[in-house]
Amino acid sequence: MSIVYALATPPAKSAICVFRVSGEGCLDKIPALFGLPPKEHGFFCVRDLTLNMSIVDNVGLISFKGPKSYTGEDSFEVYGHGGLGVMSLIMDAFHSVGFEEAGPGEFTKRAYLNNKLTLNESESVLDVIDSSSKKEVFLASQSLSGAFTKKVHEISKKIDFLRVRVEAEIDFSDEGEVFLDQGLVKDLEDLVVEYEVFVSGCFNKKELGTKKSAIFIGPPNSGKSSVFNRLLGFERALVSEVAGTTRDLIESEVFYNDLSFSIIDSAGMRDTSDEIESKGIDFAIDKISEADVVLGVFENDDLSLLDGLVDLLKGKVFISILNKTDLRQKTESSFDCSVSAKTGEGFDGLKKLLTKTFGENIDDQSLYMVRDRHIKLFKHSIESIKKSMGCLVSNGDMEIAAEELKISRACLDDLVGVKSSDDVLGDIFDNFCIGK
Ligand SMILES: Nc1nc2c(ncn2[C@@H]2O[C@H](COP(=O)(O)OP(=O)(O)OP(=O)(O)O)[C@@H](O)[C@H]2O)c(=O)[nH]1
Ligand SMILES: [Mg+2]
Repeated sequence: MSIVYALATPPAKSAICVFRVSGEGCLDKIPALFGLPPKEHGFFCVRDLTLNMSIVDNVGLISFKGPKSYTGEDSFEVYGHGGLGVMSLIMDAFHSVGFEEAGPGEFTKRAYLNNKLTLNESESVLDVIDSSSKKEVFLASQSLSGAFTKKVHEISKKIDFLRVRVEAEIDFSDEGEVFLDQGLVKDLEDLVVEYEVFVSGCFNKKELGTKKSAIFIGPPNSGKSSVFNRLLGFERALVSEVAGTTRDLIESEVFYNDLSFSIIDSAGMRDTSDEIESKGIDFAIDKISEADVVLGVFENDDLSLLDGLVDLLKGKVFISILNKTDLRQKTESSFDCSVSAKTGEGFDGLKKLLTKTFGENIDDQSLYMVRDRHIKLFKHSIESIKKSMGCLVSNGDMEIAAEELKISRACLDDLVGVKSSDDVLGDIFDNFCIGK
């Protein structure tokens, strides 16, 4: 396989950038790039990376001798200063010694092909990176840790063992003996129970759906942008005392209490002859239908604005927020929550309300994060065991009973990737980012 490299950190100015290189022969190129070979594999050292005899950067270098590496191949990582110019020159240096740019998921694909990861573990790598809540991270990491694969292997072995017993029944009947091992059906039943308990602990990533969002709406100047900024913790949207300041939709991601979602600021709603402002109001109205939660921000009890939005708000979660509490006396209010974007008062309550509204949709019984592909294979596999059981109970064709167990086992082989077609591999690894 060719020697490939990739930037593993984002291509943006940052403290450090990390490059990965993998492929047989890559360690031999280290002296050409860094002047000296690495001191010892698996240990960090500092070297000058050069290009055309000029020093590009003083970098950290760590090398790994295959198979003791992520990909299973000889590989190394370079930790440079995180400037865009440095990144570009490091790439030039790699090209100068014949390294090629890696495609998406190339490193994990090589790890899979070199038996460092099973196919489901490779998928879990992406799930860990994609996780946006603590619960998701724990579930995806548990799937990656090997515990999940171990359980799949355990079940595979049990299916194999039961299939051997069914095959033995076939051999017995060939010899004219009519004898059914009664324990066999019971053992198949027990396996189905064990299998179903295991699958019930698997959370299908698909159920997380797309990221949830909440849109701020309200009359001009009620403080939507101020509340939006305070929730984010920084000045993302422009704030001014001029009514009609916000025109475009402004979207940002927030992460609270183990939960992440998008919040969207929008233009204040009013009748206006200003063409641009009016367009902004149309954007806001259109966006309401896409949002999961609508946050109405008001500075007084006049909610007449909502009269024109009744149809749009049907079926939506609507949270009414009274803002600018610092300007009024504390009185009983019919709003869901009262805040002051100026002082921060009431924001703990608003955050709690949002967390409760978006909620965590992963149930507490879940142990592993899986994908639709896995669930389909589990279902097929369990169905086949049940069909096999059905054959045995009804004194049906034993050959079919054995064949069904073979199919059941094959589903688990597909899951861990014992033999996977290039199409399946393409579907899985093409979704990775470069450098992973
Ligand atoms: N005293 C006080 N003033 C606030 C508060 N929140 C916002 N303001 C002020 O109210 C004015 C309008 O705030 P914005 O956040 O721009 O209001 P908006 O609803 O986004 O306005 P548009 O984008 O024009 O619709 C600004 O002068 C803010 O400083 C608050 O809690 N207390
Ligand atoms: Mg605004």
